[in-house]
Amino acid sequence: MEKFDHKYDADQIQVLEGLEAVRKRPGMYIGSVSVRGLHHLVYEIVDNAVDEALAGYCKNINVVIEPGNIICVEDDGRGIPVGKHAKTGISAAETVYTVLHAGGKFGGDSGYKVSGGLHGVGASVVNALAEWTEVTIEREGGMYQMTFERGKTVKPLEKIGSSERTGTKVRFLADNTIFETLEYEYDVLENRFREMAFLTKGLRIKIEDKREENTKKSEFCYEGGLVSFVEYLNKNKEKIHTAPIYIEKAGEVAVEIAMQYTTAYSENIYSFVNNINTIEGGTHLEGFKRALTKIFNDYARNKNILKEKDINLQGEDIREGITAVISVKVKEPQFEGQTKGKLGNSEVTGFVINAMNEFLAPFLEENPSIAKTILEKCVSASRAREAARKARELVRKKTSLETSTLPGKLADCSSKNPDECEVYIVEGDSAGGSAKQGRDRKFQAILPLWGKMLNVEKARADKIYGNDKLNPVIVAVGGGIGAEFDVSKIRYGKVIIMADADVDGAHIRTLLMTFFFRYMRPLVENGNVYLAQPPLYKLSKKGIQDIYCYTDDDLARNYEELEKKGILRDQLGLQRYKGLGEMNPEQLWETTMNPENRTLIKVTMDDAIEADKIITLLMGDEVEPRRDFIVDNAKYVKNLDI
Ligand code: 2B7
Repeated sequence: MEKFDHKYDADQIQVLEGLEAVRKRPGMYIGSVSVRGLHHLVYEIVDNAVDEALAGYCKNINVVIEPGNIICVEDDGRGIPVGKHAKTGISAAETVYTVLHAGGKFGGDSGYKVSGGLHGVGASVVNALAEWTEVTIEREGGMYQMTFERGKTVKPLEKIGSSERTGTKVRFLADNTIFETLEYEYDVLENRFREMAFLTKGLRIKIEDKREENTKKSEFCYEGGLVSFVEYLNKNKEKIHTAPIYIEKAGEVAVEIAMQYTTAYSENIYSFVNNINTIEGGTHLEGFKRALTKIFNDYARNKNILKEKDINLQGEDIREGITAVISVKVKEPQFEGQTKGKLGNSEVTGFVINAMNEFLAPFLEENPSIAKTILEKCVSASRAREAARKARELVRKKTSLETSTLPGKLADCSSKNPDECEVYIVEGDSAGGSAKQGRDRKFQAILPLWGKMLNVEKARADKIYGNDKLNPVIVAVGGGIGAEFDVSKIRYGKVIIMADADVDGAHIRTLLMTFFFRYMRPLVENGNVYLAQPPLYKLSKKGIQDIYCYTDDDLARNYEELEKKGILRDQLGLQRYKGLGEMNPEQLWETTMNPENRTLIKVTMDDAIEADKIITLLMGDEVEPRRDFIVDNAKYVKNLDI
């Protein structure tokens, strides 16, 4: 064991072993060592500052990405206590940064210990995974500082000056021997802090990126909290009532809900537990849905909107077009599910139902015209669902009559093992032809699409089942559709959209991704959807192998490299590919389909809020914001490839 300049006892040895464990198995504490895990470090630190805000002592949090990917977080809370900690014999502040799971013991009694990103492990984990950490505390008239390297104390807490103010400042550099990359993504952090500001009414969070000369910065502070959140989510949607409905009830479980209906056909509900996004929902979401269904049905019966002979409206009818955010604060949350993103505490359901009964039921009584507008939409959703059911049955009957249930245009692969199979959805017959000839028929299937594709964002479900453009996709993928979609039944592990690298290609890509996002979401969440990346250019010269370039940067880089080898620009032939159709089958295989050479972009759903925003913008009714957005082209392409 290494020597330290201050003595350590049995407790200290435990401490070191604790942080060593974090360095040995970082994934267990922060999920992964990818760029995602890297961002978790920042969330862990910021979460502690947010806790201080929730306790009522901190109003401002500033985050700076400094040159060299150093993160600096500062708050104006009380400052971490500096006194000696009875059990460890070192300062409380040092204990927080060196003892695994030290959280909670110092937090005063703010009620809820809410911090902890997804994993709730706190500052010591960040410290263990940082090349160095520097913590500065202002408190009780003094300024204190301590520093660490890879979790080990370099300088224990010491007073370095005096100060009038109070607060905590943490700077750290993530350890490049642990993380795959140290490059923070400004947009990712920005989105997370915006979300945190929405969830904590009145808290001001600033973020600044000082890595490049042109610094970027944003500032978030919402006096409206969740109401502002819903207004933000609905910014580009057509609302059917002006103000979001707000529900709040404090107690053993604190419940906060904001909701507003739009003319959209999809439902858009986000749920949070202790400021953590529960992407798989759970008992709080269950309570919300149950109460919503019951309250609207009771109201409709009571007001004779539903007649005696009518059957009840179903939950999904009542949720059509809704945008809602549900945020609960729970003392001891139990997370379950595949990604630990589902709340398990059964008692929470009842608390949410009570809050809804107490606030939503009287709201409808007091606002009959809003209630009526919403219910009219629910009733027509219910009719459309019935029509969709009939359409779906028709599709089922039709497909079961045909002996081969697969679409005629599909050139299927010979393997039946989904894990190795992939289907290319290809725009246009000519590209489809090349793909069919160029593919490896053992594991690659080709489904050509042609003609105008339906925009699912502007159509109700009944128009989608049985649509002649989408139906082949549904049948080929094989997992069903909508609520019945079953990702375990899919016929291909990779569903690859292959379209031209131009505006029309981007359009068809977006239409298909929208369809997958709205009607086969688990396929996207599970990471089965990909975009093929055909080359934009070919460089050729007698005597050297053709070089394919996939981006403009790629082209510039290749020119440079060839120049170093003495081959000049004007000695090279440059072909610009306008479409997939210009490539012969061998070229298409070599550049875009051969797993050895190709680049596939995985469509992921890191940020459902961002994805919904983009889809609404690109596919929805409001023309103005869409135009602005498309003008902002760079961002558009980047985000589509999230
Ligand atoms: C459980 C640990 C993590 N802590 C306190 C008090 C204030 C406080 C903190 C913090 C991150 C970057 C700038 C409580 C809580 C430790 O105990 S952590 N502020 N800010 C922070 O980490 N910001 C505290 C009771 C009385 N006085 C201070």
